[in-house]
Amino acid sequence: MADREQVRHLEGMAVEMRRNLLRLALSFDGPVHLGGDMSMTELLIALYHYGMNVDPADIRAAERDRFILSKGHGAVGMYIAMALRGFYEFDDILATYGQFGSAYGMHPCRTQLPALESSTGSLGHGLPIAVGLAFAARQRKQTHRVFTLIGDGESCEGSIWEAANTAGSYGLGNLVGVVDFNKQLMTNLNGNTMNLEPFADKWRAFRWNTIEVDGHDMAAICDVLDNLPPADGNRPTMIVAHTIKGKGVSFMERSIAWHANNLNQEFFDIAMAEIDAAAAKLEGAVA
Ligand SMILES: Cc1ncc(C[n+]2csc(CCOP(=O)(O)OP(=O)(O)O)c2C)c(N)n1
Repeated sequence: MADREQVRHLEGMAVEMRRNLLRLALSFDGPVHLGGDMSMTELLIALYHYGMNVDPADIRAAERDRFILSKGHGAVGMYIAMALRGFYEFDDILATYGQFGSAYGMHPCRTQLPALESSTGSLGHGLPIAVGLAFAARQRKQTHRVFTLIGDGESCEGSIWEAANTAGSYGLGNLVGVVDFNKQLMTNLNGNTMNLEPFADKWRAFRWNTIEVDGHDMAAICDVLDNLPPADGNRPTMIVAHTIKGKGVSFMERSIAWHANNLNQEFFDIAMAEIDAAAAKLEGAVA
């Protein structure tokens, strides 16, 4: 069980992750997927710093939990969450992101970064790969879990539902999905294009143990991770995390313009001031 101090520590990590996202977006001369990075910040911090058994000092440990970022365009968010956990140096990411020859591309590459389980970026593939890894682990009688984080827009891909049915049919209790359910796609709101509702019930219909949570409530996310059913059970788990795209920066929240965008100094200063103010409020509430 995460105690108050642990939750506070994780919330502080989430603040640092948002600050680093802004720093990177300011220094990079091109668009960064800030909207979806900000919406999954608490989820990635909770997974990498609390829920998953991973060790930066032993990236191929047989018993490690596996993680695949299925919404691969959120690579920057994953790099930063992993850097805070000790996998990478944030300064390296900042200095080289998106440049020719850099290990840190707009989409994650396993050849460049062996701590990853898979390259991703073409939506709809991460969950199917995670299903394969979970199935293989079962065959080999391994006890680790396989986690994957998918996008709600990504769930428009047919391959997601083929994988959903496969995992439910084979009873892959060692598979844990998380959906960053921010209700936005790249250029529109979900409701205006593909209707995903009733979203959580769709996972239930495919025989997934489905849990809904506020994806920005660190204590609630930890509670869900604490209470995952045993990995040798017969139902995969889907955590439907209700989130806000661009969370934490008022002009980015729910704005289509900030799916991916360039951040200039003026907007950086406003955004950073908002993150700092929220952090100060958090510290005030704890003191
Ligand atoms: C197969 C495929 N089609 C299209 C794209 C382009 N694309 C990148 S992000 C995105 C929207 C994804 O929406 P969602 O999964 O909800 O991500 P989020 O809003 O959390 O960033 C699209 C269509 C892609 N990467 N892969």
